[in-house]
Amino acid sequence: MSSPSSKAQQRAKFEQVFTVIRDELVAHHAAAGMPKEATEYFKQVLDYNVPGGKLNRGLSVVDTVEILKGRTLTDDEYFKAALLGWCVELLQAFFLVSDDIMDSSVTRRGQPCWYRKEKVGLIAINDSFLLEGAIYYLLKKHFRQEQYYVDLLELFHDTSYQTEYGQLLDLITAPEDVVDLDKFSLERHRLIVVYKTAFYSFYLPVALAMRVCNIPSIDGPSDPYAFASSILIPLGTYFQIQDDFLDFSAPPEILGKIGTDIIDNKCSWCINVALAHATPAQRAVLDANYGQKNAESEAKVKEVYEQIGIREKYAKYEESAYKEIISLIETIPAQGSKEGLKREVFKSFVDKIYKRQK
Ligand code: GPP
Ligand code: MG
Ligand code: MG
Ligand code: MG
Repeated sequence: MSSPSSKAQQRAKFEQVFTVIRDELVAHHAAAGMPKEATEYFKQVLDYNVPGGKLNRGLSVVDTVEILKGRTLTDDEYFKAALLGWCVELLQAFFLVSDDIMDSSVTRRGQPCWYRKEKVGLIAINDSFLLEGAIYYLLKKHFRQEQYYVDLLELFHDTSYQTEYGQLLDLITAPEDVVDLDKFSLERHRLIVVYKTAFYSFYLPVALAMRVCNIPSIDGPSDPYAFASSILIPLGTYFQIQDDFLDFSAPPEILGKIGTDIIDNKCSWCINVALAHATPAQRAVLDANYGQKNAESEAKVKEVYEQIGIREKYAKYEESAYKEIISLIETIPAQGSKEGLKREVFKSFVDKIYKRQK
């Protein structure tokens, strides 16, 4: 495993590539004859929304390419892998800018959500489209000549569409006006999180790296992409359950965002676990207070969560999810590979998120 300082160096190297592609995007905008005022606004959209996160998704593209090639990358290979990593971060920025509007969120990455900035407001909807459009400009500019170009396009299109299916389900399971906790279930929750998070956050970075390394898909049971997905989708599910638990439990100054799931009536892991263990009296408190737009109701729901021992239940869940994922990874021979994939591809991803606090 890399030491903390080499991790910081890897991050710094990856961040330098952002400056290059940000400047390319801004230059292209200006060259289209856009006035200075618009170009400066676009630059702000990029600087405010793309680079400030944990960068797990983006860095995973680079890490996976390095692991699959089994050697240090040339400068050109590094740049290409990092560029694809930043395309995943652009996709993430597109989703987060719009998700924060849909979830009426207040802060993100320790700063006000973009749509809450003065002079932005609902222009943020178009800004989110710009962030998405930037991906396809960059892919065309840097990968048009590669035989795997169409595979990259397909991966971005397919995983975006899947994420939008998930967001639809997330939103209609959490109507603003009608709170009906009977609509929730762990099965519904699983479907939401697989679609809204796991495909784009976990499968996409690894599958992009596999395409860059020219790993072909195969019809039938030994398809490497299906095999990667069989580990990455459970991993993504675990990640979103962490997100749900942290929404309730993490201090906003550490998490970088203020949790909104209770007030937003979300079908979160926490409420599903609470529903499964609540006494009739606790259930009545949940029915009366979940999804209500005030802090007192939110506090009452949190009290029930504490009463049912949600922290311990989460710790137990985390251990069992971790073990399950490790056992899936260990179906790959220790020194060898399965469907062309090595343990380290998945292990490096698990290490990034196990017991995360933010
Ligand atoms: C995470 O949900 C899922 C997304 C950010 C995908 C959004 C998809 C769109 C098509 C817009 P979340 O609301 O729990 O995330 P967070 O807690 O970070 O707000
Ligand atoms: Mg959301
Ligand atoms: Mg949200
Ligand atoms: Mg969340």
